[in-house]
Amino acid sequence: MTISADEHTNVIVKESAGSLGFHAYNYRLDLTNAVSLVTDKQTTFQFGQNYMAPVLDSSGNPVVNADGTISTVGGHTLPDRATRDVRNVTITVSGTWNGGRPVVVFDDYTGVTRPYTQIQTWDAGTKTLTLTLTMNGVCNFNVKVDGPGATFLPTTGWTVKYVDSQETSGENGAATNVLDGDKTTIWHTRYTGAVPVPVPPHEIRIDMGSSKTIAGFAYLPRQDGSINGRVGQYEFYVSSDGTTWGSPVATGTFADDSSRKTVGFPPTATRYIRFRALTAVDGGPYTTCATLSVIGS
Ligand SMILES: [Ca+2]
Repeated sequence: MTISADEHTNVIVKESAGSLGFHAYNYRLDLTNAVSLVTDKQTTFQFGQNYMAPVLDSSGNPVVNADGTISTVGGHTLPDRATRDVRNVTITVSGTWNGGRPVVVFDDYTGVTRPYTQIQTWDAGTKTLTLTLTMNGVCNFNVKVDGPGATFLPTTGWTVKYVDSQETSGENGAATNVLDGDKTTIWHTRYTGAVPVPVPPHEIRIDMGSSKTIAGFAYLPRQDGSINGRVGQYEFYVSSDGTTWGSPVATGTFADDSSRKTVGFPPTATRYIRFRALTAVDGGPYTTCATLSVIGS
């Protein structure tokens, strides 16, 4: 991890299992009071949250006192607004989360629009996430990285809402096999009794029963040694009503092997998911899947 910033910007980092918590603020301060409190990560972080955070109005902007100063939640007085200005901070984090890009969650002041802009770029080759903030104030966020492993949501009660093709005669290739938690049972698109055999794209849509916040998914190819139907190019969509899907939240091409493929994306609340296989790695007409899992946030 590297952090670079304009002057008068402070970034406090709290390291936890599976995530890095950042508290960034860019007021010009006399830090006399702060130094003695910088004793450990926990204290530092709490100091930042509870003492240095400005009192905010309903729009998420600092409340400016009549004399131009700003009061913090912890009772400190920040210099007048003339000494505040927009600052930039750039943070790069190397690593992955659930095998994909780290997930950034801005978790402070729920429901409040923060006075910043942010740009995220991900270099899959070097596994480096670069986060650039332009801010005038305070923001808290967490970066999920190198966690203990994906947390897959239980599939109890989930149903297949739609599948374009499934084999139920030549073998048990029912689409529901992706939800049964059994890696030996697979969804296999139809190959008997259909001329011509249906070709990609193939897709499956799943109703999770209720809205959940999800941050990725995992595709487990069939584990029986065959590569028939192993997915190459894919798209993944979410929807709150199962009808309107919009643009995919994730697209890409899976490596041509039988390992579980995990894909992360920014946390999204959704009830329905849609996995679309655009190609098979062997160029064939089938799609197969042993399990399709959803990563919780
Ligand atoms: Ca299965």
